[in-house]
Amino acid sequence: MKTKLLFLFMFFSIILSAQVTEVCNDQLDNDLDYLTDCADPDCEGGNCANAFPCQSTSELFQYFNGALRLWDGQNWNAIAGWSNPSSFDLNAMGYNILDGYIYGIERGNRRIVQVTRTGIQLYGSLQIPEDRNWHTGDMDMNGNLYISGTNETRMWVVNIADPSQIPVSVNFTGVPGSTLDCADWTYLPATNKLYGIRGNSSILRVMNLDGSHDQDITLTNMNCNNLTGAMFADASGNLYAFCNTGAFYQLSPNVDFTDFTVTQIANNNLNATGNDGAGCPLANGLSDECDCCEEVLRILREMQEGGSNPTTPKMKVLDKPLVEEKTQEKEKARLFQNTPNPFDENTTITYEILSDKVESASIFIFDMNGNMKNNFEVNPSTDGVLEISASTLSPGLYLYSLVVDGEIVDTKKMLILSN
Ligand SMILES: [Ca+2]
Ligand SMILES: [Ca+2]
Ligand SMILES: [Ca+2]
Repeated sequence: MKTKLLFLFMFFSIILSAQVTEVCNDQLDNDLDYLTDCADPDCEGGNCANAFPCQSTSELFQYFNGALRLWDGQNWNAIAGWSNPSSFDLNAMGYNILDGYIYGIERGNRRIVQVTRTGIQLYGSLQIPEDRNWHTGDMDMNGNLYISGTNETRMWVVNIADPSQIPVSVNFTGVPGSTLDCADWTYLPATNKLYGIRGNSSILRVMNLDGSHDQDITLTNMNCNNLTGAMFADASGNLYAFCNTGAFYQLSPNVDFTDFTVTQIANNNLNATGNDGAGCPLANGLSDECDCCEEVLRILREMQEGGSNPTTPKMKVLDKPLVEEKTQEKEKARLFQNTPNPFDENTTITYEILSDKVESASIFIFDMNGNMKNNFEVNPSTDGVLEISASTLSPGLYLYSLVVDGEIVDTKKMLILSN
């Protein structure tokens, strides 16, 4: 009876969640995935032909020598480009997850511009009394554009929903006598902080949104001998940086974001006279595919083999390798993407048990270093939902795996946002 009731609950909750769709033009995030209106690729009922919906893989919008280009985040090929007939000197730009457009400020004056698929247009006027040499900017998840310029000790916060408001001026605190001096900001959802590379390319400056200094991180293997003018981030916590001389880098974080490993991805040897970047900060990392689970697979394999770590649970030892090509045998269980994702309060992980011969089932939660953070035994004879509270884990990216009778059924990623 209990099983039946649970099943009925599951049935209704799946039906209910299937009914929630994103409405494109109501300024609400109807399906609670943090992407609002035209930023949400699933939205229905509005005209988003001019917008840039947040893709499941990362994309870089780069303003470069007077034109806008779009790079795909898989092969780093230029996949689209827009000329700039109105000759806006766009800079300090960021992607807005509240509407799917890019916003920036003209270098050297106070014009706020909006970038759409058909071009760049005037959006508003920055309500401050003087022109400044803007070249550093990105947007957070609440529609705020953070901008600063050359030799500044403060930045300004523009609420893009109402550009007629006077921007909040934020003083840079924490490093006496130092200027902000980064060529672009990048907002990272996993930490709720801004990141920028300082002129000499070896220092990654980390800023809190209130202007206070968080930390400076020394980067190794970053050989940009010019400014790093274009940056953006993805939901997995990776930063991407385009040097003004054309070298392109990925900066991958360690588990607590205190260090980043630099990898050069490409070099097109193009010299930029104006270079700024933007991208959807929730791209990547949220897809069904899990491409970063090697460490977790290793830990699970160790657990399967009995493991030397006394805290690892005992698992059934199989006489076949854990990691293998998917076979044609019948699926035993299925794991779904948690919703909402990312989250800052609670999230729900849904799973289905498809075989009546399953003896044990667990959901494991790992950090990105493969440390097991939680282990939930679940009922092996019924479908179910597991609710996770963000308060039980630190903000950041995690992996969760469904293990049935000692076999990993699937592993997915979830992101806990910092409040
Ligand atoms: Ca909506
Ligand atoms: Ca949405
Ligand atoms: Ca930017």
